[in-house]
Amino acid sequence: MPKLITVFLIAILPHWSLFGKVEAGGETTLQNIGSRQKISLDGLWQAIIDPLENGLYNHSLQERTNGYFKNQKMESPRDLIEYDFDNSYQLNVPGDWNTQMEKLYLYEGTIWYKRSFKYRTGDKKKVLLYFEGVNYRCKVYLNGEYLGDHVGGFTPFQFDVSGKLKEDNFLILKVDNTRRRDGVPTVNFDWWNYGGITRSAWLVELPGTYIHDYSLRLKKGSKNIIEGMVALKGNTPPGQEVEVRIDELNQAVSLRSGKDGFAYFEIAADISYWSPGNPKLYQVAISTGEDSISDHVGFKTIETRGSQVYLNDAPVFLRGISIHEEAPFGAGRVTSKEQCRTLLRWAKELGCNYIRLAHYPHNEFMVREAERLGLLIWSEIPVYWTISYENPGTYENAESQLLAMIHRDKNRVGIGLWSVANETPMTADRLKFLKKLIRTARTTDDSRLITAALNSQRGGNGEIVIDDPLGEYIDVIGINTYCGWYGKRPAQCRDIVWKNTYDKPMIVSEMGAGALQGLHGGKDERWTEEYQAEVYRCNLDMIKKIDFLGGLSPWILMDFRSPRRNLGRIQNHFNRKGLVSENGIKKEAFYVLKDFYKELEDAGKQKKMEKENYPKTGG
Ligand code: GCB
Repeated sequence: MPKLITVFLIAILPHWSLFGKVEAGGETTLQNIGSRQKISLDGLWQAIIDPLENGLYNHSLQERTNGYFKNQKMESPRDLIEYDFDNSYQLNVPGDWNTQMEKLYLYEGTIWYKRSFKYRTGDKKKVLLYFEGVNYRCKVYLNGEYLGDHVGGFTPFQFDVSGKLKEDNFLILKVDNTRRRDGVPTVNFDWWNYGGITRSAWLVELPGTYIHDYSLRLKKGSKNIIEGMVALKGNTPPGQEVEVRIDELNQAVSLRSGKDGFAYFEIAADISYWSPGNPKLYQVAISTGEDSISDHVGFKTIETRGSQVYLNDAPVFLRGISIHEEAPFGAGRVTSKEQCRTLLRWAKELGCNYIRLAHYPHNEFMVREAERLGLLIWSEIPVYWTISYENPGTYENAESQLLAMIHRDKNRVGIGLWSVANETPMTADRLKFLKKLIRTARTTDDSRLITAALNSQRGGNGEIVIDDPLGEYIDVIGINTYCGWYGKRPAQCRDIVWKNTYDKPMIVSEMGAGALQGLHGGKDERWTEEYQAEVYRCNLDMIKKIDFLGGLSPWILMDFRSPRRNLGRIQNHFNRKGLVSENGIKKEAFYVLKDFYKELEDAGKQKKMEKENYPKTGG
């Protein structure tokens, strides 16, 4: 029988403002969509390609009151209705449109999606329409009524449709993936701008009072106290009973929510910490009145001391790889669990204990599966290259993507690092922008390390000095370096000496070279597997000597599409820096990195056996 501790905590503990912050930033989405009672809206949707946005604007560019969202039909041969969803194209959801129809391969613009569905209005008081991700901007209409819009291609959003559903419904989305100068990302980025309802869509059914959000984590500074929060929404009169159980720890707490719907708790328990070597997750059950939810949650600490990363108080070296959310076998955006598993299996096969999920928040399953497999995660938002740092609207957009990412994944123990930016220019506007973003990330979640991938290292004569002023504000300095590819010959990389003006760990967040799988030749011939392998060997020799190195995540696990990559016989719109081709075939460099990681792991085990506190391996 679990030990039943009854705690009634209504007063707001000071540190809990950290958890309230996301809430204060605006309406947050429902926590843990996977464990809810829901109806899938996946499958075939009708689609109208509308490059001139004729469905929204008339010839004078005024917004129509009877746009495509009304789903009108010709009722008599005299009617003039110049669209018809039911005689249009069909697209799969989840899915990008680019890989579903040849004519949409390079399309950037608006597509209208329509899906009809029946709904049995039962006893559920609350119904939410939940989208896991739509790229990039969309307007949502239910039965001809505008529900709202959303900007940002990689984070979830929802609408309350309680009382709005009928027996026969039609749902229409105007999805627009036009790249914009002030967007996040901006017009220029090195991946495919896959448009569409790229992740699953759901109708979530909830009781009148429901568990909207919760969080559990190790209390700061403590090794055995779990601190937690449960947020109820809906009718929620104060004083609702909430129970939180972790049976495996023999713990259960019974709480009452406060006026604001929040209940807080602390549990002291003998915890087995999550780590790559022990990816321990506990089943947690939360219930209140008619609602209940379960999750698998783990506990860890991560921090830096000088130039060393510590996981659960032990030094750890991060053996990683960068990953785009792109499906193996050239299938476009990831749409299935199996595709995520394939990517993660390759990372495990490489010997990784860490992955960098680039350059935007990946789907929730990817994160959950990675932590289940014992991969520590770097998760980031698409603040990439030259976004409009001077523009307040761009900042708001970036901040809301950051908050949505942290909100969705705050209970994912596998997340070790939040990254706020990738390869950003050293300007005053950018520094101001990123300082503010970093502050927001920290005050929202102080249990992870904050990082950014920089490329602004300068130096000559074989010496590179890390002196980007941003280094002062982040915990871990990510460095993208392409010695032997964008600069220097591979052999020249070996002798480069790195210096750090900050007493902080550096992670080589990117390094690599392009190779067409199956193309062989000399190690000085670009695009051959031999050249790529040589770049890896030389760079690994270089980074081995960096005593402030905390880990690496070379670029990249698998070849991925990018319209910047126009070299016909080699690239065909693929960035070829993958260690695995888009068809799942490993290149020579895969084995070079795998051997290196094996050596590191063995050295770590050896040191452990010798009971030495060897600072650079582990996990
Ligand atoms: C980078 C970027 C990454 C690119 C890569 C490349 O530094 O961060 O998004 O794909 O270089 O291949 O050039």
